[in-house]
Amino acid sequence: MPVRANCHRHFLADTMPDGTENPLKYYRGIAMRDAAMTAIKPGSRDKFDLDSMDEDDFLVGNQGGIGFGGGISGGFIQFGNWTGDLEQNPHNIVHVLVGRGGGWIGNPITAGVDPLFWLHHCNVDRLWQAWMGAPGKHMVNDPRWNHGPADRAFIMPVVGGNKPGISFGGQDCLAGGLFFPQYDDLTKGTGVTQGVQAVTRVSMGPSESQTVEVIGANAGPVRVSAEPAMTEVAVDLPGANAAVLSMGVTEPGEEVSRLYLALESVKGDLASGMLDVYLDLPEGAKPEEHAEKHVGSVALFGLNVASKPDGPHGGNGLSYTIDITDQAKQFTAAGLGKGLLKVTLQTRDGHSGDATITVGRLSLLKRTGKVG
Ligand SMILES: [Cu+2]
Repeated sequence: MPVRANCHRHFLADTMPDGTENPLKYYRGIAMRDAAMTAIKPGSRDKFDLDSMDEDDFLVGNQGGIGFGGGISGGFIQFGNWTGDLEQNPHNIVHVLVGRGGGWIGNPITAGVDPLFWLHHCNVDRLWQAWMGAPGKHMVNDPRWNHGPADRAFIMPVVGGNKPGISFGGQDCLAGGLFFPQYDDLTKGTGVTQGVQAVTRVSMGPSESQTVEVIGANAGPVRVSAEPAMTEVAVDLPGANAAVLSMGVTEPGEEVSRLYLALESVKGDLASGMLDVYLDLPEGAKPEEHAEKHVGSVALFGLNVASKPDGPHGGNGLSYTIDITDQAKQFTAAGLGKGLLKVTLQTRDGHSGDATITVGRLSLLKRTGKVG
């Protein structure tokens, strides 16, 4: 899905209309900036779309890994372990695609220096608002973020630089708050229509009555460097088979499931990059030659920040879930039937041979609800 930026000339012009230097040209990331400003070109394995808007629940269960939002933190910590659907795609993937090759926006430490960062984040905020305003979506109104951050204040500078600026919290950015933006339109390009319930997915019922169970895990950490790494997830067969049986259910009141592969505590020094995930690759096969076995990729934006031992989360790394419900049926015969799910991980472009990524654990999650 190429996204065209019709304001691109404002970012590419050398000078302002009055002849002064154009501050919006202040970025790093070259040729690809030119390319990105006409169209972001995702590769065949890059998931870049608005599928996250189909998710109905902000958070399901206590585990934190499943849902639109990605867990609750009162500390407003960037990269605080679980990655929400929206954060992963389109948020992280845009950072990675536009910032490829050392661009500022590709590294969370420098991203805010790039003028394009602000457009990107305004758009993510707009997607949030569009999602919250669409019928059938279950937002969690938790005091930890409505009144957060808990340990410090956010400050909005005032024009002219007069201190101390304006302190604000999460609630000030929501409807009725001081910094709530007015949107002309929340339908165009958001994947949801205000006032109209999306029916792209079967409703799994209220978030609080859905459950998330771990029905499989591998033996321990996996290291991925230039070569792909394979690991086996031992699966609880009764749980997995029950999940497969109830995956396509649409009858109201019946049990319905989705399956997710979780990559927990992913750590490394990279600021960005992609990790491709394949299931059930034949022995010795080259992953890139088996597109049909590719089940997803995770954008590792922020890996460096999340892996720092002296960071706010003690270097817990990042965790992701990949919804494999749609692919599950085709690999059940080959993989789940034996109770072992073979997972192959491969790093991609721009990855130097020495850098190593560690995945702390791979697990299989079963989300269950009742058709609402
Ligand atoms: Cu960002």
